[in-house]
Order: sequence, then structure tokens, then C-alpha cells
Amino acid sequence: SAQTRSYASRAEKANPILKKLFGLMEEKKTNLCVSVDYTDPSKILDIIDKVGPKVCMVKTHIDIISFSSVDAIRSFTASLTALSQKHNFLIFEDRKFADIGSTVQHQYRGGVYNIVEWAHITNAHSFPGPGIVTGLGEVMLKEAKEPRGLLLLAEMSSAGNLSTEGAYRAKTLQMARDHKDIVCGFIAMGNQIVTESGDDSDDFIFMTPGVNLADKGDAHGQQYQSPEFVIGEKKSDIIIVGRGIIKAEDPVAVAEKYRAAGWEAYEKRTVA
Ligand code: 5IU
Repeated sequence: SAQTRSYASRAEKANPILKKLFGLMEEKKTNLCVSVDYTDPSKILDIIDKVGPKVCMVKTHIDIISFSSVDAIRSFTASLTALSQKHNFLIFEDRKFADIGSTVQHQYRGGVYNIVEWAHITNAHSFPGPGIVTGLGEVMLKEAKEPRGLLLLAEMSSAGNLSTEGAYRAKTLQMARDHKDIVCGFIAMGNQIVTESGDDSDDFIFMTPGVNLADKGDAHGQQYQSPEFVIGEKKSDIIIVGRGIIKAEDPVAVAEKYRAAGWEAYEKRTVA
């Protein structure tokens, strides 16, 4: 199977957010993103401080966390930002925006979460059409104080998902190609979504959820693959691991296992 260029060489001509991400991945030797799906804010910050050195990114679902007040939200996002600086990782709010452009602008900057202020990366469904990209992009490019990136959901890991139907993937890809200043990559099972119709896959980052070394799935259709398959075979760039790490007895030791497996698969597939 084909080799791919190194993260470092892709960083050279990348936009600001990918440059930062590829750079810190090489520096820390990690393509692991941990998905910290706890509901207790102090438990989240505690585990992030411990696994921070092992990861390139921390993925949140801000709306599952039990906050006692709006001030508690502010203090959580401030602490999360401090941890991202201490351990040099990016914050990815897995918001999966899915409305018309005008509405997602409010959801992205407003409400109680003010996502654009603290999340380096967020994601959106392509279902509403290109207006969701330009809507989020306007907030990103005009209001954020630091570089931001948007991932489009090209494929999902859950059984029976509709992303394989008809032209969905091709149209999602077209939206990304038309807006490379906003869309920095994809949630997908690998890089095929781009390589099957062009040679610009280096311009995007590919992130894959549904990674677990011990389990095959869960009771609600989650489907798991190994780091070696996702990075080595499918040529994704980042593995996203939730319960495999956060439910482990020793999350730091297990995070190191995923980091090592993901990095080894990356080194094997990469041209010198
Ligand atoms: N997630 C998926 N599959 C997807 C997308 C997101 O699992 O297609 I898009 C999220 C859901 C959860 C995390 O927050 O990634 C995976 O967690 P586990 O590793 O615990 O299954």
C-alpha cells in the first residue's frame, strides 16, 4: 500500500492551524486524540493533566458536562486552555454543527459556551450544504483571536450511518475543496475520501473515531478498529480514542499504548 509524506513536510505549506498541529505532533511524537467523555468537569481536567503529554489533541463534548453555573463554564474553559498550553495540545470541540449558516454562527460564538473562543478545532455535518461552512468560516476568520480549523464529517464510525449513500462523500469533499481557508480536514475512516478523486490529500488532516484495542464495538452501533489499521492501512492521520483510555484502570499507561501503536503505524507508512 502507498506511502505518505511526513507530518513535518506537510506542515511546510499548511495553513496556520495545520502547521501548528503537524508541528506539535512531530515534536511530541503522537497522533493520538483523547476523547474525554466524562460529565464531571474536575474529573475531565484531572485526566487531561495526566494524559496531556501523550496526546496531540483533546476532544470535548462541552454540552455533556454538568456545570453548576455559567461561571463554572468559564472557569472550565480557562483551565482547559491553560492545560493545552502547558502540555502543547489542541482543543477539539466535537460539536457537529448541523444547521443553516446563520444559526450555526450563533451556536459557534454565542449561547453559554462561546466555542470559538476556546476550541482550536470544531466540526460540522455537510448535510445543510456550503452555507454551514461559510457561516462558521466567517466567525472563524473575522472574530477568533487565534487560528481556527473546521473538520467536515465525511464518514462516521457507527453502524448503518448514511455517509456511504450516493454522492454524499463526493459533495462533502467538494465543499472542503472550495473552502480550504476554513476546512482543514475531515472526520473519516481514512484518507480515501480525498485520494480517490485527487492528489490534494496532504492539504487536509484526517481524524478517525472508533478506535479501541480491546473491544469490537458497543451496544449502540459503535464499530472499533485498531490504530495499526486506521493509520497504517486506511492512511488516517489521527486516532480518536475515548472509552479505551478513559475507562481504563490506568489511563496514562493505556494512553501510552495507543500513542506508541499510532506512532509506530505512522512511521511505517511514511516516506523517509
Ligand atoms: N464519534 C464517534 N464516531 C463518529 C464521530 C464521533 O465515535 O463517527 I463524527 C465520537 C463519539 C465519542 C468518541 O465522543 O468519538 C468515541 O468514543 P469511544 O472511543 O469511547 O467509542
